[in-house]
Amino acid sequence: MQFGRTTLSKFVIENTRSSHGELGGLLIDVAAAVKTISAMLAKGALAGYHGALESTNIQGEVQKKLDVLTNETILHHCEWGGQLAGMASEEMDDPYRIPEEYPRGRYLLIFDPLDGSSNSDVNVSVGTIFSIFSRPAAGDAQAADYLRPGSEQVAAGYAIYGPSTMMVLTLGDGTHGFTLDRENGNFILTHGNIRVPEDTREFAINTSNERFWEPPVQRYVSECKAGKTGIRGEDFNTRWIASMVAEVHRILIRGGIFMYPKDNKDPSKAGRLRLLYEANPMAMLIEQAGGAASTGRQRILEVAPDSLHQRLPVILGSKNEVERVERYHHEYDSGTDQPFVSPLFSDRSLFRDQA
Ligand code: AFP
Repeated sequence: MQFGRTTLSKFVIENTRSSHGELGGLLIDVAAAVKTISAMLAKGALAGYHGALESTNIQGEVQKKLDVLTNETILHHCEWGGQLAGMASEEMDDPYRIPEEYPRGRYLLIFDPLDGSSNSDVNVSVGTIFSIFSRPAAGDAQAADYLRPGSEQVAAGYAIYGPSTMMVLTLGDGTHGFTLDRENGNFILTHGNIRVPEDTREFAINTSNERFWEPPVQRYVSECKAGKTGIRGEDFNTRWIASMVAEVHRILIRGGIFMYPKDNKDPSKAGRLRLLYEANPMAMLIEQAGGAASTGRQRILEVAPDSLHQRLPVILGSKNEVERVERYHHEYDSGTDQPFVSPLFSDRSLFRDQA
């Protein structure tokens, strides 16, 4: 092992002294869970973990074996340490109460144990996303303790299980990447203080939903597709991996914009992605790296949650592109966007009918 390299443990201990070791201990337990999940995924079909269960989660999504296994892995690695007042997860309808035999702490761990799990059977990168809040005192968390704006997170991060396993973490002072050295089981600091390029020519969106998007998103994507022949004057590239962790990781490393906007395919849903364990942690990581994260109409970290599994539109990445999409939403809402239709000039307007 090369001496002098910073391990994740050393990094979190040095940067969480004010928490008297509690936050550091929790993050080290999360990293231990990540290593277990990484080993589980690396076995692929050999381990018999692939495939779906009969059960569905609160989202109404069929649970895959790995959704449940990874959820249980995180619960069992983190419940005993005495740092937690409770946990919540995409895979659990309600918050998880720390078992009676373990001490309670001040922190809340909210996570998506296996983001992109629909990709796990086809060997595409997937990830674990986590968000950490603190409470004024130790003890069992109440439901309202989880419903806080993302600006109050004390830490956030993800693991990406790709050709290499990495953890990317922020404690509120920059975004930092660690690569798992499988020879000794240490996460090594390899990407200190990541910065997202403010400009990009690469956008990520599931274009099969185009007809369901709001006009400002249709306008933005149409201009990207027009490339040199349109007002942007440059060609764009597109990517869609269907694993948010992989998209965000690419954007942190080389820039880009990721969009999962509101669409009217299912008007009852405000978007596909969830606020507490997908959007909030990713927004903190991106902002700490100099990027932007918005619903199109509001900074994600300022959204006041009203439910544990709340969904919202997500537009994040290179600052100048996110700001352009926000501007298009504002112009649409205020009726000043042209040539795209805005509410004041829609086909259904009084003026058109009389033409
Ligand atoms: P799964 O975890 O169910 O695979 O969903 C992944 C995800 O929440 C996010 O990681 C992707 O960006 C997005 O959904 C992909 O959604 P589409 O399947 O609609 O493209």
